[in-house]
Amino acid sequence: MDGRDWKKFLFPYEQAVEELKVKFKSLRAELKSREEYAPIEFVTGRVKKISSILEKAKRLGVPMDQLEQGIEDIAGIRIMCQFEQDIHRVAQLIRERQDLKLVYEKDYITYKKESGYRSYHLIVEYPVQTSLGLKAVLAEIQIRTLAMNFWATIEHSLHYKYKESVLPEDVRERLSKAAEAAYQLDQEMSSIRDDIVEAQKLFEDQSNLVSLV
Ligand code: 0O2
Repeated sequence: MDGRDWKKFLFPYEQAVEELKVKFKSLRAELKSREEYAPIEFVTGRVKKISSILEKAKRLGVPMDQLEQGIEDIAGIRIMCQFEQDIHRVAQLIRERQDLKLVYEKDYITYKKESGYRSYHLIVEYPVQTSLGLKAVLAEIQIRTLAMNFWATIEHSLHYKYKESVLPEDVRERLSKAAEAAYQLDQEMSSIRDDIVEAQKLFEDQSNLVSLV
């Protein structure tokens, strides 16, 4: 594929990412105004880099004419939550949506990856309206806590830093310890979640009262 072909190929994915970001940000705002507490902290999205698509296709043995079905995370949405309980609520809200179709789920929270990575992934089919008609593209929605995201962001950047060479053993060990610490932090925060949510609601109410005065 040359540059123009890639542009055409990636266009529906770019549109899917933009639309899904708007939809989940709006879901956050709606839940916040309806319930005063939003299970979504923030939302990001990206279209996978061409080099990363090619590398993954090679690793998984996906032929170039089957990238659409073979690489499921070309369009990627990331939803960050404060607490682990929120992840399950958000996943359920996604399952119930009418504007996308759930394909399957990967629970890297119950079954963390060997690296220490924890996150909940939903692979969905999302229809985008193009000038040629409706086109369904696959997208990966990753739902994680802030602690899981912190760990994954650092670990991901270290992989980029070391590129092809393997991570040194001591770095790997420290990352594994950090993953355990992030897990403990999530457990601790979950156990005091109800107290925190109550405090946040009170704070919101007081701020609203102050802005009315
Ligand atoms: P980007 O944005 O393209 O650089 P794999 O076969 O290892 O790629 P798997 O198990 O099939 O992954 O996972 P999946 O559901 O396809 O998700 C791949 C994405 O999940 C990765 O995208 C990361 O965002 C995230 N992820 C999966 N495993 C790890 C991990 O061990 N550490 C970190 N930091 N992130 C992980 P890319 O390709 O890295 O992202």
